[in-house]
Amino acid sequence: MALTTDRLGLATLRRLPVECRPLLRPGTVPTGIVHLGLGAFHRAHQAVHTEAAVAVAGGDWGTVGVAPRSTAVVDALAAQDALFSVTTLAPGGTATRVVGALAGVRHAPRDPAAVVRLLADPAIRVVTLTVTEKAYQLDPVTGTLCADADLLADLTTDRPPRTVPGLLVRGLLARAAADAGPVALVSCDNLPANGRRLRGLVTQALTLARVPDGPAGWIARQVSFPGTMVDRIVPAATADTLDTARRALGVTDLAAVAAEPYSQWVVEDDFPGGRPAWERAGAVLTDDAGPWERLKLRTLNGVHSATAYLGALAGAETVAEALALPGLGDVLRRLVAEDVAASFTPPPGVSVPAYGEEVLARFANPAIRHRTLQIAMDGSQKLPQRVLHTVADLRAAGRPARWAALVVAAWVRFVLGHADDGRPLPLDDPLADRIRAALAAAPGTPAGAVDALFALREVFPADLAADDEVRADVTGWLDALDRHGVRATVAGAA
Ligand code: CS2
Repeated sequence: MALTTDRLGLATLRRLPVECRPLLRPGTVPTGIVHLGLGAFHRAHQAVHTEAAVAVAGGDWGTVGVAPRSTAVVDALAAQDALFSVTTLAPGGTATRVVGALAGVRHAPRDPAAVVRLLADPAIRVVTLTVTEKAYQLDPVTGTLCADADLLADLTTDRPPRTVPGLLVRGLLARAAADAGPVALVSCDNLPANGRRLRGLVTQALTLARVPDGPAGWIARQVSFPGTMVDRIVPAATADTLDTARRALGVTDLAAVAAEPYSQWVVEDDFPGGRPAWERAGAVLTDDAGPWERLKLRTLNGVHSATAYLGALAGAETVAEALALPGLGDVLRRLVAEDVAASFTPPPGVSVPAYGEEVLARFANPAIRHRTLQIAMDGSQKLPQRVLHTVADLRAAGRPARWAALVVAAWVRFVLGHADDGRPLPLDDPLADRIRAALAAAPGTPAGAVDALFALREVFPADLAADDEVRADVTGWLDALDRHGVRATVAGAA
């Protein structure tokens, strides 16, 4: 355990090299934002943009960070006066800087009532979320709320809320009761139409909770749900991340994160209670984030998932290692150029293949060690918007979806649980039990596995599952992967 004098915090700020110091001093900016989800992505993305926006343009936009689950990050930040560092990993070298965006932190499981009070505080006018896809408890295909027992209890009893939707709904009801003014709820997760999905979540949850018209109407009038596209590669922090931060800062930072240099944020400008001047800090404010979000989910995240599943099967530990597999780059380029680019209309002036090249260059950054298994997790929640929307839109236009079918086949082989060399692969997915049960009941053939998984309606919509051409393409690729392994399959494919 480090001595407190050796730890990042207000008391040690003066010891930091000048170039590492925060743009804002925590405690000096009044709070206007609550953020749910204190994971690495928030710390390296919205926190950095918000700190820069307030440093340039001012405003009462300090952020209180709420951890819905993890204790470790909240304890680390609490011991550091909510300070943490971000190390930027460029291929040519690293740079570390402390970020002063957070005005404080809370742990929702320890004090849910405090979080509900915060959400009802008139000073809070923006609530941002990075809680990962599964925390929304929405069917990935339809966006229907699939409330588990915990969420149902949050919505129908008085017990302190334990789930993210439960916290939000209780907070909004308390806000309505206090008539505490308008607020924007901003999903910064990689969900399709994330603003609309979050609005749908809140509306469905209010119905389940049998909320009377009065407060429900207040929420409908006073709460906006701007959509966003968020983008920065931020792998989970490792011992190396902490070592690098310590070397740069001269003190220990147990909440350090490391990220690529690139960062993009596209936000729909619908903030009834105001917002930080994010456009002064690199964000794009727009009427419609949809085209940007489709571009990013289908290209970057689609190619990421493709690389993760194929790479993990071939024994590659990181994305950069996977990209070194002979032929994989060509396969991914054809996926982007032939399938992704033909599936939707990109934002004006954007070439999808050129964007894809940029993405591949970012993935190849040797300074980033992004584990394939990290990206591979929660596939049932990710596959629809990353890959299956591409397939569905191509098929609706009467086109084949050959390369996207390879990604689906790679996911099927991944969830079957063994790498090409026979080593077991972990299945970390909220639908893991359903997936395992479906596969256990199926004949042990590629067609059997595809049939079993295509029957999961939370992942494959009925019309896609009934498409014989898609099924044949996925089965054909799965058969090739089964017989020859990833290396031989991709080496000759493109
Ligand atoms: C990744 C994303 O873990 C994953 O599934 O694809 O976290 C990705 O790194 C970010 O969306 C990049 O913006």
